[in-house]
Order: sequence, then structure tokens, then C-alpha cells
Amino acid sequence: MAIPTSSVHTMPMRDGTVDPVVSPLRLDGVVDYPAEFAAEYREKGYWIGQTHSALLAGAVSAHPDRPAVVDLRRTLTYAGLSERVQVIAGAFAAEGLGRGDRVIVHMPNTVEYVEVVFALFEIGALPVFALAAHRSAEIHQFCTAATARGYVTVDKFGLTSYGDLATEIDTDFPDVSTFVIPIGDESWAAGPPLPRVDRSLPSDVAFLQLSGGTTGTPKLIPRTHDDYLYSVRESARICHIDSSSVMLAVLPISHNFTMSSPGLLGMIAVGGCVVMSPDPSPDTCLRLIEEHAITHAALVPPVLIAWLNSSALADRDISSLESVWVGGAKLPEEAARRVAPELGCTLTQVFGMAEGLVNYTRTGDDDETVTTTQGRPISPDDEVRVVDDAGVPVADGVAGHLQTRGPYTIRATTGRGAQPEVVHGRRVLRDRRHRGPGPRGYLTVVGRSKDQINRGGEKIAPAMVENHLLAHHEIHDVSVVGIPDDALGERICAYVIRRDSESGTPTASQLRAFLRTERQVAAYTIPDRFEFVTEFPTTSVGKIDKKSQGE
Ligand code: J2J
Repeated sequence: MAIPTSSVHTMPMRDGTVDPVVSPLRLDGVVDYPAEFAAEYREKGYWIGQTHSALLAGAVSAHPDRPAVVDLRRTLTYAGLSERVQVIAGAFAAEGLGRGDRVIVHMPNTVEYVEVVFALFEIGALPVFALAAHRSAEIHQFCTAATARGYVTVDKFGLTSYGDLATEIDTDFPDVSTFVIPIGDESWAAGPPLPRVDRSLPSDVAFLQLSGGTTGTPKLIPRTHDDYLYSVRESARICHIDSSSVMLAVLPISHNFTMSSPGLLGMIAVGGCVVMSPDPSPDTCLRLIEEHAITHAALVPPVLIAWLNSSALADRDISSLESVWVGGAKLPEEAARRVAPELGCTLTQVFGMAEGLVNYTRTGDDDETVTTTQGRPISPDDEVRVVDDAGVPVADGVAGHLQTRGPYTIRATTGRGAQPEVVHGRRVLRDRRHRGPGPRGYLTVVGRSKDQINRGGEKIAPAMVENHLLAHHEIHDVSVVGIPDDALGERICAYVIRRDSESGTPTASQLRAFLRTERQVAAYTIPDRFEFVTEFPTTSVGKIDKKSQGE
């Protein structure tokens, strides 16, 4: 979705700050919640009129001296975080960034990440949440799709250097202000702090979240302060976190799961603490759990399984762990059953999506429910139905496509104007095949119906990978599919028809190198397997039969 520049301009005030009195921010291409729904969500107390900046301000006044964010280099209390946020907000404003500007945040799990994101909220700019794993190809796409005004990254992290990419963006997008943050060094923003006032409205789009999407262009998902923070507060309540909770951020912090279910924002909502893990390996994470008395962690199934199978488990005291939240991809039942006996904590299954709807298993659910279902929705006003291929609702317990709308799921209209069957997300939120909702509203994911590969929780649009491969001059055609995999759920396989079938080139390793160095795509989108064929299987209507390829 391309989002043209908003028509609302910020009003510089005499003291250089931005006028806090604002009219609604309009972004073309973003569909508002219909007025009657918005009124109901407010009346029911779901939307409380809070911005992300106000959320942090609340935590700062309630828990100024408690630790908020910790990484390998620094610990910030809520008061300390707030001070840095205002200074960095001042630096962004001095560069001319302000309300409604889209700013790509491309940073690893660090204290600086939290400072930057809240500084952007503070000036009313919209962070666009790139993943640290993204590379030049994806960042270029985001800059275009979001009509970005800013790009924030770090100099280097671990073995990865990000600074060169900033130079590239500077050259390719003259309108984009770039910021390269030296990790662990506070001197990069040392100017006067911006006074703390709300520079956005609770009904404004707060940020653009990314989704793997299903097409060749990235999908940017607009979420408002009101709707997102409702899901965050409820997630915190459902997951029983409070100011004594300590979450280990294992997955990329930009991902919707780590951000909000209940995630970083849930921890801030209750005054808890987030410890940033530089990587998801059992060695690093189990050590951090022991060192920081971690109580909670959000994990994708392959990471959970790696922890369960790790020899480090025997050497570490992880008794502080209360619960692991597991989602992003289907958790195998056998792994689910190992959590309580082997990690000594409870399991919460989380089935969520960046578009909105989030489901949790609940405390007090019987073992069968916790190990075999992906939970039930957060809100009594989440409407979920499961329909067949013709869009007709199926009976309880029968598999079909999921459709949903509710108080924190993005909206789109079907066809012309609003119709009763308007669903959130798209005309039909075609998702995995779901069984349910059963009588108690619990959902079980049983398969996939959308053209998206779920590689251990990382979502990949086959069309995106196909487009990059088609840029290779020795490739005639290509079809990318997900193939079943025990460890990751799915892996990526590319069926390639060479231009010259006799030549033996390109080889799989040449194609990997081509994607990595010439196309500069994120490593997780590079096919795990290449199959060289002379034709693709087709369906009876002549379309490529991806289903039979994936088998
Ligand atoms: C099976 N498939 C799942 C699960 C997501 C919390 C947790 C996860 C995400 C997320 C999120 C699944 N079992 N437990 O945003 O807030 C698949 C479904 C879904 C897609 C969404 C959150 N949990 N999935 O994973 O936007 O196919 O969000 O539609 O990245 O992941 O992917 P994403």
C-alpha cells in the first residue's frame, strides 16, 4: 500500500516546538473505523483516548525509578528513558521531522530502539517497523511504499554493519533524513529536550507495522493509538504481568508479537522491565534468564524447541520463569506438552496477526485446551467467523477461512461503500484454515489458505522472492513454494526453469549469492532449496499448481 504524504501539516510554534492542538491525521488509503463502531468502542471503555507517548508518561510518573529497558550495555529506568526520549525527540524535530512523517526504524534489540521509537511517537511521527534482518532491497521498498521522510539505523551490531545502507538511502532518497546511531554512545543526541506534550491524537495512525504480505510489494499496516493500546492493555491483563514482571525480548522487537502481545508495550503499560536479548540462541537466552530473573518471554515454536533441546538447560537456574508465550506459527502438540515439565513454567499459546486479532489460551484452561488450541480472542467484541470457499459460515469445529473484525483490527471496505459483511483487513481476511470457533470460541489453526510461507514465524511472500529471482538473466521462470519442515514448520523451495536447460547454470549456490549480494535481500527470504525443472505442474485451468509443488 502506498501512502501519499498526508495533507495535514504541523504548525511550528515560536519556541520551535510543534503545535499540540491538532486535527485528525488523514492518511490516504487508510480506512477509518465507521463512526458507529468507534463510538461503541469508546463507550465500552476499549478506546480510552491514550497515545503511546501518554502511555510512557503514565509509567514514568508511576514507576520513575524502576528499570524499564536493559541491554548488554545499559540499563534505563523509566525516568532515564523519558529524559532520553525528550532529547532525541528534540534532535528529530531539529531535522524537520514532525507529525505524520513516516520514519523507517531499522534497529536490532537494544535500549536505543526503545528510545528512538518513543521519540518518534513524541513528535507525532509514524515509525515504520522494519526488522533488523531486512537488507537494502526491503528498506528501499519500505522507503517507497511508506513515502518515508526518515530512516534510523545503527552503526553496527554484532557482525552486521548498517551504516553503509544509510549512505545508500541518503543517495537514493534525497528527501529522507537518515540517522545512524552509535550503539551505547549517548552523545549523538545531546541538544535541548523537547517539552513533553501530546503531538498526536489517540485516533491517529500511530505507526505502520509490516506484514509478510502475499504479493510482490510490502504490506504496511496502519494501527491507531486507541485500537493498538486497547489490545496491549488487555494482553497485559490476560497474561497477568505487573511492575515486577521482567520480559526477555528474544524475537526481533519490531515484530508485532514482541511489540504488543503483550510485549514491550504491555511491559511499559504495567511498569515492568524488558531485557533485550541480542540473539535467540538457548545459550544467550538461558543465561539472561538466570542473570536477570526473567519472568516471561515471547517465542516462536522453533526457538522454544531449541531451548527445550538445549544442553544449557541443565546448567542454568531458570526458576524465575513464570510463563512463555508461544505463537507466530503453529506449535506442535508434543512441544507444547514439554513446556511445564521441562521449563517449569506455564505455556500460553498466542495466535495473532499484525492486522489486529490476537488470541490467547488463558490461565485456568485445562491442559488439553492449552496444548491443542491457539486460544480465544482478546475482546468480547472481536467478531470471528469461519467460512467455506463460498464465504458461507461453517458449523462449529469445521475447518474454513477466518474472517474477523473488532475493536483493534484494521478495516477495509468490500467493494463500494460499507456493507454488513465488511471485514477487517481485507474483503475477506483469508488466513490459515481454522477449525472453530468451537462453543467456547477457541481457535485451532489447521492449515494455510493464503499464498504466504511461514518459516518458523517469519512470513515470506513467494511473489517477492520470485521477482528477485526473475531478475537473473539466466532464469526463464520460477515458482516459489513452502515445503513442510519438522523444525520450522515450513521452508522455502524455489522451482527454477533455466533459460538454457543444458547449461547447468545458474547453480543453487550462485542463486543464493545473487540474492544476497546483488539483490541484497534479507537472509530469511533466501530459498532453502532450489529444484531445477523444465516445467511446472499446472492445474486443470493452466495455473501453476503450487499445492502439488509443495508436497
Ligand atoms: C499458527 N499460526 C500462527 C499461531 C500467528 C502475536 C503472535 C503472533 C503474531 C504474528 C502477532 C500463530 N499458530 N499461534 O502479530 O501479535 C500465523 C497466522 C497469522 C500470521 C500473522 C501477534 N500465530 N500465526 O505472527 O502478522 O497465519 O503476526 O495470520 O507476523 O501468522 O503473522 P504476523
